[in-house]
Amino acid sequence: MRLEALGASSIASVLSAILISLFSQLTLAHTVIQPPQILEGNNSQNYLVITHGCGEADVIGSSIVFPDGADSTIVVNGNPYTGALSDFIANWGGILQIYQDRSVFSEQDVKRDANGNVVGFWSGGGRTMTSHLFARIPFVSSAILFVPESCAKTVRFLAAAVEVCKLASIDGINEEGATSFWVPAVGSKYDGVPGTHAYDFPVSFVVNRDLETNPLPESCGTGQTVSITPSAAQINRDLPIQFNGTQVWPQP
Ligand SMILES: [Cu+2]
Repeated sequence: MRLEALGASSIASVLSAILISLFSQLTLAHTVIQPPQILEGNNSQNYLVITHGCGEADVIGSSIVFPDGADSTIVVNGNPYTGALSDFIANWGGILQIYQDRSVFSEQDVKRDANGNVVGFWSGGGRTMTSHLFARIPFVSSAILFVPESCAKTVRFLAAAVEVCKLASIDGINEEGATSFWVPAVGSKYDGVPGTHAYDFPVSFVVNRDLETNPLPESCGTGQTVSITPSAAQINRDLPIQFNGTQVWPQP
């Protein structure tokens, strides 16, 4: 585009594009899911993006747990909600699958809930991820559907993730260079330490309602933002890494 062709509005849009790209660089300072937001009703190709090691220590494995919706905490527009996730999302469960990809780690597998649905996955072993580089682990989410009668406009799944840099036992997981946690601090064994890097900073996976195909009921006003956080019991159960039936992290 020739410079003289740039009107004031295109300059503004170029500037905002630069700001948005700067912002997304900054958000990559922590482990994230890319893209961070997906649209209802669409299959989505995603990555878990690891953006650093544990301090200077290289990453030897990674584990992530999404809220299963069974005993998860639900917050609607900032207020506790005692009903079920199925009041908002019609088909949570069986949505996620990891792609086998040994370019970062040599072993991978899924974590399942009591119904056999994938609620997370881990990768580890083989070569390490160098602490000053990025790595990405591909996964797919199939179409997520909002309950048409609900007022939910945005649903934020707050996942618990960890980068493992040392095969510590539970007593050593918070030692320098052992792990980086991206976990909601809900009182699990994997809360991490208050005040340390990314404490209570879960990995968010946001699903937006398709307002064209599934408009909000008129009574909803501007709609609701719903946050789903895994329970401490689920994180305790699902965040550890089991390899061939044996727990390898934390070391038993
Ligand atoms: Cu960070």
